[in-house]
Amino acid sequence: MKYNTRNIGIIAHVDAGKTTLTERLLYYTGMIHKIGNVDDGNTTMDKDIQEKNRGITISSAAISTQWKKDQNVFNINIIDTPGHIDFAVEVERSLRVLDSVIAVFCASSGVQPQTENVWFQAEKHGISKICFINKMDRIGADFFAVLNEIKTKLNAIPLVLQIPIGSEDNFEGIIDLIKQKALYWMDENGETIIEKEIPKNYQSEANEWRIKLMETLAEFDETFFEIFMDSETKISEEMIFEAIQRTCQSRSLVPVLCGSAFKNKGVQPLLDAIVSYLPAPNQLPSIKGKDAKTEETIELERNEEETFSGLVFKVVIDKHMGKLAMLRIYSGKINSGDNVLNVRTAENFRISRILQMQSDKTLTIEEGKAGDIVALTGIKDAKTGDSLSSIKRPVLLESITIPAPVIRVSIEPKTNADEKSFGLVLAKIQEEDPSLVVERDKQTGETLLSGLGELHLEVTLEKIRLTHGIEINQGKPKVSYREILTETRRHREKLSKQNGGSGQFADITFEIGPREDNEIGLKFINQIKGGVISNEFIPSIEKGFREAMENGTLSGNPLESMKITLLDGSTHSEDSKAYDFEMAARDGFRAIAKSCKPKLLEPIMQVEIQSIEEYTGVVTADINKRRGIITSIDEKSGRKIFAAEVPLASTFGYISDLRTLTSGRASISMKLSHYALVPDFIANTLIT
Ligand SMILES: Nc1nc2c(ncn2[C@@H]2O[C@H](COP(=O)(O)OP(=O)(O)OP(=O)(O)O)[C@@H](O)[C@H]2O)c(=O)[nH]1
Ligand SMILES: [Mg+2]
Repeated sequence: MKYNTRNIGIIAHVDAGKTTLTERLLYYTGMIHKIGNVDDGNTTMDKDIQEKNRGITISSAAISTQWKKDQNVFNINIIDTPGHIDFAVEVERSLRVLDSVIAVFCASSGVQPQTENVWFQAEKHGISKICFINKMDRIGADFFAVLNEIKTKLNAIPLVLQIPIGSEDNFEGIIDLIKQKALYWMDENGETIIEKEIPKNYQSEANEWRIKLMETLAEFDETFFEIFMDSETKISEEMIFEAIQRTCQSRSLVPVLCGSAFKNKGVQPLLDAIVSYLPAPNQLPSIKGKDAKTEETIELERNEEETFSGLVFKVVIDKHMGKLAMLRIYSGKINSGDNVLNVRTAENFRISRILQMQSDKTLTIEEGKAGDIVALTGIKDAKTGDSLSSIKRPVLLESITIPAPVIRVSIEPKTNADEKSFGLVLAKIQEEDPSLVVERDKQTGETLLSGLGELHLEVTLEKIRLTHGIEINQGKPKVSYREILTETRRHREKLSKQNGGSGQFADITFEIGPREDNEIGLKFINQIKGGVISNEFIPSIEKGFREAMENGTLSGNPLESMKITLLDGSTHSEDSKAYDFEMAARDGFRAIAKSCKPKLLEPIMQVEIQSIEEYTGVVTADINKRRGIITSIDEKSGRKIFAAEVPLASTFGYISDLRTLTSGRASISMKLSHYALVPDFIANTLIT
């Protein structure tokens, strides 16, 4: 069996050098022929105009390339992810379909907050990692300090495979502790590796680290322990490789390498490490899914003979090719022209083309097989997180968790002429980015756009302007309130009009107040006796109340719930019509609801903050300041996890405030929990 594919992601904090490193990986593997730089805006990965202008990665694509080691050719699919938390969905969906990651560290900044976040995200997905300590040429670069932080902040056990020769301006090369050689890159593009003996002044340090490497492997790998303890056996490079592979794949150890992507040093050994230590898809445990009909758990082998299953992790709308569904194939194989099933929609469709993404071009391929990452055309309704499978055996794979939006603004096109295309553009944008939510405000009719942060919304609106030529006006972030009645009253509403011909007549007596069962919506009880109101009018009365509660008497916001008991009334044999009773209900509501002591309700968000011990005081004080209530404080992998309920109104700007308060050492996620009473002192300022 061949193990020749690697699906890897590049993850880290903003600016650690992920895109710079990816560019080098593509260059040395021969996929591109000129090295681009982020600062010159000419990298292969950051090719979107906003990525170039802002110097950051916004969206991630999978690029396929090849690397040869010891006569074996490996296919490597690489996803360069964004470091900014606002684009967290890109990281999440990439990690969902990848088998391993390279965590990039800036040698002078160390383990930065978003690196902690994405590291633990990768842990959650159970994928193997390699650390690359980048920017060894930068002022303040300190390989050993970063190593220490990997232990303390990430709770990982680093397996040091290389140590640097010099640092900052004097960063010359690296010492390979396995080969016991010094490696240098002298030419501008770093293409030729010059192998030399370890310099004299580094010999004792190199020895020390080599012993540490052996001891760590022996401690964590039983097979290696036996070899290590047996004085008869000479330890070969092969034995070391295999032990590293086992410990890396079991995730007990994390191999650590170093270099400078920008200065083109240390990248080829990283490529060797990727193919030597990280798992191939067919080395991983079998895939677990669910039978779409019976809900039974299904296990699929990760080979081509197995029934086909795959997960759409991204949808891209290409100017020329239309909709592309990026697919990770887990089992079986597909050919262009095959009919497959979208398990969510239960619809079959024909794959028109299978593509492999190669830097700035795409390559049409005939088949895609287990372990591959490909793009498909011809899939109309595919969404991020959809499972595709063979028609005969529908298999539902675990979907992709989309982080909930946290910020919301009203938007409208600046000119009326753009009204029509506006809706279509929003639909397209949402298809590509499922962390955006577009809704219509029922009361105001405004279009509301929600996303993961201010930068996320800014980039989205800029994209609408740049790609679709629509200028947008945006409002301030806002909250939707609701109302509730707190006391019960009795009321009689009589409608009696005589205007020439036939008149209008309706007479109802009812009780109105809060529901006792805490349910949402209208509870309508009909206690009419003796047919004083004909049965045919009852639904109209109920309808009248239901409509009336859409506009509360306190603030115009809808009522969350209400109970009506219809007690008595009368009918006029000629004048009464269904509509008259509907109107009487509406008028009656408006007349009496004000006396039922209505109160305002506000959305409460369930908030989870991950941070470190040091910031416990700061984080809890801040939650209190926001009228929040802490529901629990837990500890996981050395990080504090605060669960709290915080009113939506005081969550605006939360992410950036929290970043400032904790020097970026916290991550936050939130979702709508329930509606609760707004305290009087605040309600008074909201109701004018
Ligand atoms: N000195 C030095 N600078 C580097 C190195 N690698 C990257 N840089 C610089 O660091 C900056 C950020 O690099 P990127 O590659 O865009 O970082 P990134 O991790 O992709 O950033 P995001 O996509 O925004 O998360 C750029 O100015 C790079 O030129 C390095 O090895 N040494
Ligand atoms: Mg980048």
